[in-house]
Amino acid sequence: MKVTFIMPSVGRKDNEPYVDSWKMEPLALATLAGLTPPDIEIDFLDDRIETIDYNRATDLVAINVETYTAQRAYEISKRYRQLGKQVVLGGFHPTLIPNEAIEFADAIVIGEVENIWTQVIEDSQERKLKKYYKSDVRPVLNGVKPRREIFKHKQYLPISLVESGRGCKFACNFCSISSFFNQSYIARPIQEIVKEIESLNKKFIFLVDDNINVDSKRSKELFRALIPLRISWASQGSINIAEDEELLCLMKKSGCFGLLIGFESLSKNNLNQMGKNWNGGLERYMQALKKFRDHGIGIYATFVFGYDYDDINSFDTTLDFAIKNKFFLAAFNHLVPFPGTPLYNQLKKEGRLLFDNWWLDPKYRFGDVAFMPKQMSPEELSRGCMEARRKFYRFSSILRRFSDFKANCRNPYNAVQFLSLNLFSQKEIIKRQGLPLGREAAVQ
Ligand code: B12
Ligand code: SF4
Repeated sequence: MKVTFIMPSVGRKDNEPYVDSWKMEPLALATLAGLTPPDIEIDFLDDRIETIDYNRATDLVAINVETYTAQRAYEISKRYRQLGKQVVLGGFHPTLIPNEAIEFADAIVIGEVENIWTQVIEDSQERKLKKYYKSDVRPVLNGVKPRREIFKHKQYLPISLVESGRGCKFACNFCSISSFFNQSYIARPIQEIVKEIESLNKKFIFLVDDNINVDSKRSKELFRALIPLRISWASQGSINIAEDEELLCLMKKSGCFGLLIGFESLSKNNLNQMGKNWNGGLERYMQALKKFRDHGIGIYATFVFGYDYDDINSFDTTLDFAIKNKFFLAAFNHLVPFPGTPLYNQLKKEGRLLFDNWWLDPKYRFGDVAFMPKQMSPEELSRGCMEARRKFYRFSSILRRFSDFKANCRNPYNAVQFLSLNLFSQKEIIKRQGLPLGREAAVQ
């Protein structure tokens, strides 16, 4: 038997290859490959970097589906099913909206796959796939071994993705993570993570955890264990990390060069509305930023616009804050109602969704706003975010943020890292904007 794993693209513009943007190794599919019994042949196709050859022999096609890639995933699934191949879909989107996803596949896996993948394979071998597979309990993450050899001969960004834990205990109302994992968290044994990183022989590691500090006792143990590896790592976390001096010291010692933190908004009313009042607001941000800077950790700050207390002035105020505080990187995103989140249900109830299901709508483009904001038009919201990105990544801002001798420009190595990532991000700004979702590749 042969299983083909597929990473779909978001979509593409007519007669153009897929945008050359943020192509990282898809860890979920390497993880799935690692769970596949060794006597099963495996194949892997990345729709973002190669043409899918539907004639290549296969028995089961397993596709990773996120909301932005759903349309493309469904198209790929349709082609394979027309050829009589069995298709199973899994990942965030099918989990959050299973009744839609099953319309486009033979089977879907709801939630994490570790406890059920061998069952899916066995049922597929007998051509007796059930429609839905769901484990009643969260898996124990011992013995997880992603098979990264599937990435061979494909060109990805030079950073390796490693998972240390999954989930987050918070409940921000826009966040798919919180809906997917139901505010729970599981982690891998630390020695297994260390072994995996050693085996990679790579300098740059992205720990893909949704929140690297859910359990600070464990995080400290992990960071202690990472120190001898002498790697450079980045991850995602919440602002409360800054209040634990020991944690900050260990992060730095273990090679943390950057942390993505969701500041989201400067407005306390907005933070309340999104269920993130624990973030605190401006005063706490300033205290935390001083701590991060003192420990030489660069901050990738993310902001979201479009909650009810935002108006067209919110962009400049936030941009000003981001530049003054010399963030290493920053994202200025408009609010996206992902299906299956409390935000989506609320906007639907209030009659504020502009599409029934924007992710499948032929008129929807990447960067479009899919709901009606309270104090501006959808176009003003989309434009405001784009302008903020442009201003944050223009040369005068890059230079101003570069002059942070405690974090961004602490040593020549950091300085090069800062400049290259900022110049890279400057180019990235418009790449995916306006991209139609889905569509068969016309040109590669
Ligand atoms: C790393 C990462 C990225 C990387 C790229 C990853 C890549 N390979 O290209 C970067 C930074 C570039 C990125 C970009 C974006 N990302 Co991202 N990303 C992640 C992150 C943090 C980790 C992914 C990962 O490797 N996880 C580890 C693996 C092992 O776990 P997993 O994916 O959950 O898979 C498990 C199950 O879902 C299941 N499973 C997964 N796939 C399949 C397939 C089959 C067939 C089966 C049976 C099971 C199965 O099995 C796995 C093991 O149990 C996730 C959050 C998360 N926790 O996953 C967000 C996440 C996937 N990203 C998200 C988003 C929104 C984006 C962006 C749109 C952000 C933006 N505004 O630009 C972009 C564009 C994405 C795109 N497809 O082009 C959302 C998706 C939400 C949704 N409803 O779809 C997530 C969930 C983050 C969030 N906070 O909500 N991302
Ligand atoms: S803290 Fe981050 S990962 Fe956790 S629920 Fe909020 S947005 Fe999602």
